[in-house]
Amino acid sequence: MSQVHRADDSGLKRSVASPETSAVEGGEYTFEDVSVVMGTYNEEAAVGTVIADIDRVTDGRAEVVCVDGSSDRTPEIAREHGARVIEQEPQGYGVAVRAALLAPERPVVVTTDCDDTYPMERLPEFLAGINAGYDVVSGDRLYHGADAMPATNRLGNAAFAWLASALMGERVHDTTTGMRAYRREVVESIEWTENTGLSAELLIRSLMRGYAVREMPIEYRERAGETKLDPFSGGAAIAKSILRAGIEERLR
Ligand SMILES: Nc1nc2c(ncn2[C@@H]2O[C@H](COP(=O)(O)OP(=O)(O)OP(=O)(O)O)[C@@H](O)[C@H]2O)c(=O)[nH]1
Ligand SMILES: [Mg+2]
Repeated sequence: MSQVHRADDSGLKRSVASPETSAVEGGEYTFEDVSVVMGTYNEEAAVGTVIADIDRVTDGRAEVVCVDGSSDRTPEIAREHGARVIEQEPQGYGVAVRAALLAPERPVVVTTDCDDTYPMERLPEFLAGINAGYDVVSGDRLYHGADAMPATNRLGNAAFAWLASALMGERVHDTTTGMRAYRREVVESIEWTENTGLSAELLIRSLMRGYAVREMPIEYRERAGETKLDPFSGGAAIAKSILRAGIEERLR
């Protein structure tokens, strides 16, 4: 059976049950085992800050991978900050993030957006969740209210979480978050089909295949630079992805 646990700020306290697999064989993962990956598309206003934050928090030990489709200085800045940059024609969020998820060889993969919205200072807690035996640790932006999020997005994200929960029979709170940690085996064992809706698909298919998922409340900051998502066409695409992934997983 799949399980979703939602932690409060004190980390792992509010879990309702432990995952079936606990602890990591051969000891705990450290940041040497972690790749932080992202799609980057004209993010020169944020990319330096995001990578510097990751380096500071992980003591330079996490690998950073950017799948980049930019026409600005984003890839140069990323390389100057020590990231591995994979060039890709811009084809949408999910195409970039899928390539980014599958690029690393390290056993723990963390996704983020390259727009300075997500709290890199919480990386140690995401890693602790994986070390506690969770397969997926998912940042829940709505728990603290996500005041920095435009109101339409906030409403849309609450509706997506409701729709996904109804389809799965499990309450989830933020299906479209960009910040998650995965055991690499999870992302490699499932075939991903969605583009704008990839984030929701990643949560839904993992959960419905019985992987242990924890939602971790996170702060969410205002974006640096321009959004790459049209809220209306993007929202419709995400709703379709939720329906498709939820129904396909039910019928599996
Ligand atoms: N390589 C690549 N990256 C992309 C593409 N589309 C989006 N991204 C990146 O994916 C991440 C998510 O895009 P955002 O524009 O932040 O989308 P969002 O988080 O839904 O929207 P905001 O709330 O405005 O941040 C960002 O780091 C983008 O640069 C693309 O076509 N190619
Ligand atoms: Mg974003």
